[in-house]
Amino acid sequence: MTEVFKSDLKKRLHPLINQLGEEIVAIWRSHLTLSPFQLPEELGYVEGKLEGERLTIQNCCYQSQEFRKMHLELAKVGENLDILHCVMFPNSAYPLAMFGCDIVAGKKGISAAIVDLSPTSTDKTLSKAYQEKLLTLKNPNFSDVRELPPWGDIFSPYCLFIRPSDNQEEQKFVQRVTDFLKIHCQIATESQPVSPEEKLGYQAGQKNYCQQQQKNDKTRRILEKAFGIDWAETYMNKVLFDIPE
Ligand code: BLA
Repeated sequence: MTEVFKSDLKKRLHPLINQLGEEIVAIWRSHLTLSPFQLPEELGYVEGKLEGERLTIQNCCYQSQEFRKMHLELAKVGENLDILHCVMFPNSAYPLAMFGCDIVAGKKGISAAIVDLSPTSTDKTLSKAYQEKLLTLKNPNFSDVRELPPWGDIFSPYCLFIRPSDNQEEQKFVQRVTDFLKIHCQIATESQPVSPEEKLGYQAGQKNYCQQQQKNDKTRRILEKAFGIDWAETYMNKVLFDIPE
């Protein structure tokens, strides 16, 4: 498999984060025609200090005809907190969902693993194309399903938010993520642009998704402690969840 991240960060991350990171990029490469996406200057690879601990962030970012930005980020906070963050932002001319995935691994293993295909249409539901394909997947069983925070009203009924109990559940989670991603890429390449009015609806839906995600205080706190309040604000608004147009 091609290596996504060649720096020494890779060797220091939780193996599931490396595995999923490689699988995500492999699916992007095999399903879509990628071109590079330039992140705001100085924000591609960053290091900061969190209460004396080192925070390293490494970004990998592409675009395609169907997606204005495909962002995969791997981060390490000190010795005890590893993060995978991934969002695919559709080109709002296409009737597509938002793909989002987050893994947070601490000293005691993975505490949060979340994946969703979130609707951005004005009726806030996934289209038939998504529903039909998602329904063909086997219903997964996980022993520790977590409750979503209030801002999580952006997620679909297919959202999976768990604390994996063992290796087997970790692999089941990866399987679910790659299934979602393949469905998403397939629908994207088969989809046709919508009317200008409909496009405005998808744009508003994407804006709402980003605004809600910006309310995640757990992400914000980590970034603020390492880089300061202003930098964290810029990073959340310009890199993690930038609002289109
Ligand atoms: C939770 N996100 C978290 C947590 C941390 C981060 C430390 C708490 C872990 C836990 O409750 O066990 C931190 N996540 C980060 C940081 C970055 C990151 C620093 O991505 C980036 C640099 N978050 C996303 C995306 C989704 C998401 C795309 O970035 C979903 C598609 C979800 N993260 C998400 C949710 C929680 C979380 C729902 C739980 C929040 C809560 O319980 O309040």
